[in-house]
Amino acid sequence: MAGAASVVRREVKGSVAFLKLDNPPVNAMSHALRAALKQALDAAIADHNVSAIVLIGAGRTFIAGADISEFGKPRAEPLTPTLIATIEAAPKPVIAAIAGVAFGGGLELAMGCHYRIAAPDARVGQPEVKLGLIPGAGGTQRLPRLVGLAKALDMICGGDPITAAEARELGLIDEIAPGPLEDAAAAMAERLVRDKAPLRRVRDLPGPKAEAEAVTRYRSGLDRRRRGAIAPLRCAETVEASATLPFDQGLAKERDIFIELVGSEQAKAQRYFFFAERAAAKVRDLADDAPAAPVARAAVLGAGTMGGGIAMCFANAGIPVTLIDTGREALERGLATVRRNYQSARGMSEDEVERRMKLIAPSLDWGDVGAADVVIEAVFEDLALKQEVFKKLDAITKPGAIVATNTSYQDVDQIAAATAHPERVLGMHFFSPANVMRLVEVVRGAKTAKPVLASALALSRKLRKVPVTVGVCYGFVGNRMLSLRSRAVERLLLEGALPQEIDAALVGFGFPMGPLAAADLAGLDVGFRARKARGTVFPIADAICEAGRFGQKTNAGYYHYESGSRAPLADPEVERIIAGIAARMGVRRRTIGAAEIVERTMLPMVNEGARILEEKIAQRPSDIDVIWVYGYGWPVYRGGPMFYADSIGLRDVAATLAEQARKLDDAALAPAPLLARLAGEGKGFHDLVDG
Ligand code: 3H9
Repeated sequence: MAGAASVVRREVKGSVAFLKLDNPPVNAMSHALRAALKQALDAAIADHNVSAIVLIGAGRTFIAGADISEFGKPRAEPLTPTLIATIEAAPKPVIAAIAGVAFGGGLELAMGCHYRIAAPDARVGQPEVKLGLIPGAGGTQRLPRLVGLAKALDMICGGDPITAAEARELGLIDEIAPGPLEDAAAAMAERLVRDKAPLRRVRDLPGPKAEAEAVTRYRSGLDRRRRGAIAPLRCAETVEASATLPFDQGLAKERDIFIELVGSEQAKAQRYFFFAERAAAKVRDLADDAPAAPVARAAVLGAGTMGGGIAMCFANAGIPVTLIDTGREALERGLATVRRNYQSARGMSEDEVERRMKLIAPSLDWGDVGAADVVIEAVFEDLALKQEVFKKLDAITKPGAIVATNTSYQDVDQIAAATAHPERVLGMHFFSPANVMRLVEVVRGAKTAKPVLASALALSRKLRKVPVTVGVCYGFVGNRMLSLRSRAVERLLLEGALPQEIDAALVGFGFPMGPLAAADLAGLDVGFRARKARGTVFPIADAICEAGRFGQKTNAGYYHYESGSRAPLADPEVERIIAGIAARMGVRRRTIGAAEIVERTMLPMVNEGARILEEKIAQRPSDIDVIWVYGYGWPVYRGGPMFYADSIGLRDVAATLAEQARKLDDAALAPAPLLARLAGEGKGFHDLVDG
């Protein structure tokens, strides 16, 4: 742990004191940093030889915000608002010189300074909402005074950063450094002193205009997007107060809400998730800095929905990619879909569409994989076909190229076994739509070489994805758990729940879409075929398909669709089909409430998660949670299925599962040994040792 003396270094140039913040890796504002900064500020303010003060990061960044690991622990002075009060009361200019990021409390500190200068590639933002919080050091009151109410709502409720150029345009940054940041900040400080420039305090600026109409519009959009998350609403409320309350009252309101939210279950879940996401990047037997092979060119086999989406990921990252299909028509159709997707992307210029399309080279010639450093196979889901493809690839890929399959279910080891170089093979399971969804399950085969795994992880990150390493089993982690949910849904339909009731219960839980509306959107025929191939019977799902209802593409599935519309409408015909099957099977239908629907769909997934951990298919419970949040829309404010189970308490989870197993006469629902053991010991999944 760095001592107070070293986390803030003072360097004097002429009469300007540079206070260099040095708390690697990201200058989080830990207590040690705050204490050292307070001391250094007091000393520089009192020093008559110092005419101006510059706050600057010693490393690549300014300040990434409060130290997230300190939330939930007792808060000790000096707190960030105290630092800001010290700066605002200073009789000499204090300047924030921003390189890297000024996020959260970092931007709030910068807004507490009299002036702000930034490096051209700096980014600033208030991401607190992503941690289930509102800004807690004046951000909700200062930002709207600088950028206006509408933009402040956008930045604070959305949490996404903006570039230095945009911040300059908005008046949030006063200057962009034309050369090295430190020199530019020194020049700015000297100029301010020479010109006896006023000490600008953002708190003294007038409040923003109320903009009632924009606020109403923003609020209604927010209600659609937030899916039960509390923080965005509280952010909006507090930012709006900046237009109606005097500064200090606005600040007091912010403080109260911040303190309330820090202790909330949602914020706890989101903090957990912040670290879960970063832990997922680490593979136990792989060094963090394991060398990764560079990828200068890629190839994707199969120009269907997945193949096209994956090719877009490469083009988006600036990596040239060859999109190969054996059929001319399929290739043209695939390319046309990619173009349409780009054209409908918000804010993408025609030039940019062309630039990205140029990075995707269509080809009918398999031989073109020879130039690629990575090949991703996205052909039809059939083991024999995939084995044949990989055998062929063996002879024509570059030596050392990574050969990945995008299979959702097939055995990666069996695919690898068809090649002479199984060490080069792994799974890279993208989620649909591949150009949008952040998750990639990186499936490590029994023979996958470590450098190949390291390269696939690095590549996924380059594609701006969140890779999670998993082992080989049917459906890997995500789809294997999903199949339990599908079974539960089928059973609930049979017992009396209607599609719209099941969907409403899970949307109420926080999913963006219910499972049945989602199934209709994806198409029901693929699952139907897969069940037939495996000899699995789902009486209701099968009957729906047998009635020619394959989802949106046939305007009928679990719902009915008006031609040209995607809005699911409850369909009495579906109810009739279900009731007929229930009667034939002798099941008396009953009303099933939302709470039971949630319990019956979620807990079997948790149970499967426990089996996945026992089998070491996932490295840690939090990896499973990352997969569900990024791949399946699990609400981040509920942490993920394993965190959710811990928050209920595993004793209760085990008891409920045992009860479900008994009532439904289904031994598969009985608590998995790991879950039963942890429950018996009064522990949670979070107690499993990571390492
Ligand atoms: C806040 O400020 C509230 C205020 O309003 C209230 C004031 C009173 N704390 O992401 P990376 C760690 S709320 C603690 O892999 P990158 C991270 O865990 C805060 N630790 O690197 C990782 O550790 P490890 C608002 C933090 O280059 C390491 O640093 N701020 C924090 O891809 C590297 O991180 C935010 O929400 C932190 N604040 O991205 C910003 N930040 O190596 C959150 C990072 O052991 N942070 N760590 O796994 C970020 O957005 C990114 O980390 C950043 C760097 C862009 C900074």
